[in-house]
Amino acid sequence: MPAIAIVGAQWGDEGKGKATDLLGGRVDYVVKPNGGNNAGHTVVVGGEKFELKLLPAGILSPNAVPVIGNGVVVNLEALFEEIDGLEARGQRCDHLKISANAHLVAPYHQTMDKVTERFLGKRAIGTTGRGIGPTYMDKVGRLGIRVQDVFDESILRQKIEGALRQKNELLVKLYNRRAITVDEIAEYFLSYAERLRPMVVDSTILLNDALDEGKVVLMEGGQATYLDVDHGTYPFVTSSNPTAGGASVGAGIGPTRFTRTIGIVKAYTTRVGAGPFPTELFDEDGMGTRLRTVGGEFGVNTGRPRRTGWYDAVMARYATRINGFTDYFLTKLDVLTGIEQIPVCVAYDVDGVRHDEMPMTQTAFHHAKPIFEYFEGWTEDISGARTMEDLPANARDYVLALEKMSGTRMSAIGVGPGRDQVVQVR
Ligand code: 2SA
Ligand code: GDP
Ligand code: MG
Repeated sequence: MPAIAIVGAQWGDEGKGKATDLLGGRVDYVVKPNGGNNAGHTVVVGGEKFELKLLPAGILSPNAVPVIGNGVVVNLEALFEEIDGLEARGQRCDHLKISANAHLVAPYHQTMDKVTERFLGKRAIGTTGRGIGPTYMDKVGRLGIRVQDVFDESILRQKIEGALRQKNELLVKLYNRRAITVDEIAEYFLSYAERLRPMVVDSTILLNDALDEGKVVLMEGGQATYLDVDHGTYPFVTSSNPTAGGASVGAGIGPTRFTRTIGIVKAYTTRVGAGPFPTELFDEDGMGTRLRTVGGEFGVNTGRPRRTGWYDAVMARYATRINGFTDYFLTKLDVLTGIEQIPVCVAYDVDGVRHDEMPMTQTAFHHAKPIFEYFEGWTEDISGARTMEDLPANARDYVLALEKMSGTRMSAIGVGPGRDQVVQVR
């Protein structure tokens, strides 16, 4: 039976939380396969707003078991803070499962994230400062600490010692900070061990057995295609693989078991953090601010204002290709209501040459100027629409035009943040 992946098609914040919530009632497991508490997924249920960070948004779906997969980096302090916050609001978290192979964020990872950004100066990435990059660096560099290590003090101490030998060199000599001791890091991790123990599982057995029994497993990707360390706008990316292939690796479910890969794409584009953004609005006409204000485009985690711009069909086509999307969930169409003419980027002009597809090099993407096509807007309130027929003709035409340009079909359209504010396309 099917494994399904939800993947951000742009630079994040497309509405993956809402998309997960929408499918949550029909799935048995919701797995977070990548990232950590850098994510911010919003779900609005009955007017109540939930912002999920390290936990999958699927934890709000009462019949789905939430799983933190092996590909995630877990900050234990943030984990229990988030669980306590949700439980205080009456949400159940006791069914959460965590992979024994997931890596742990240590306090020194957060220090290194912040200091590295300061060292980079004008070339800073604009990270969330949650230590995500340094934790993945240690994972790939074979200096990481995993969830299972917390249950074997001797191994834990050996691993911390190995990691600190390198970290302290950097911290003391380069970053002018004090040296960290094995004891303080070991104590930090061990203080969470007992609370963590009942949640820890071999998630690959759990999930593959579930698939064998005919259950449905949904992968809720964090971040997005253009933040992917392989396929995104490197180096302005996160340090994991938020694309569909990463969902397979990060959950330990083979690619042959995926039957649907849904791209979540906003009806315009946003980005938080540094890096190229061809359709970005610099507010000559107030449109950038309008999209930010009407769309509520501020970081869920950091509160940073998001950069805003028009829909980019070249980006969407690339995302469809990289992820093998079966369909798109187009979000935030309602935010465009009232705009007279809506530009859509259909190709790039790179130093006088037209590119209908993503340029091969990052330098060319930095130089890409959008070539726009313009679509007539609509003024009617569409937040109550539930079928394509409920949408004004111009809104329908806009959606169908995006569908044609983006490489695959649109299956649903978001017309507001609420759980029920969705147009089912077909
Ligand atoms: P990091 O912290 O190492 O992952 O940062 C590297 C880049 O990845 C971007 N990134 C994000 N972009 C959009 N949304 C994210 N989650 C939060 C949200 C962000 C927030 O939902 O609003 O609160 O600011 C997210 N997480 C990472 C980041 O901006 C860097 O460009
Ligand atoms: P994620 O990281 O992809 O889960 O997205 P975020 O939660 O960071 O940002 C998406 C924001 O848009 C949240 O505030 C959602 O509540 C909101 N949202 C999602 N879908 C829609 C929609 O169709 N219309 C409107 N107006 N807001 C939406
Ligand atoms: Mg987000």
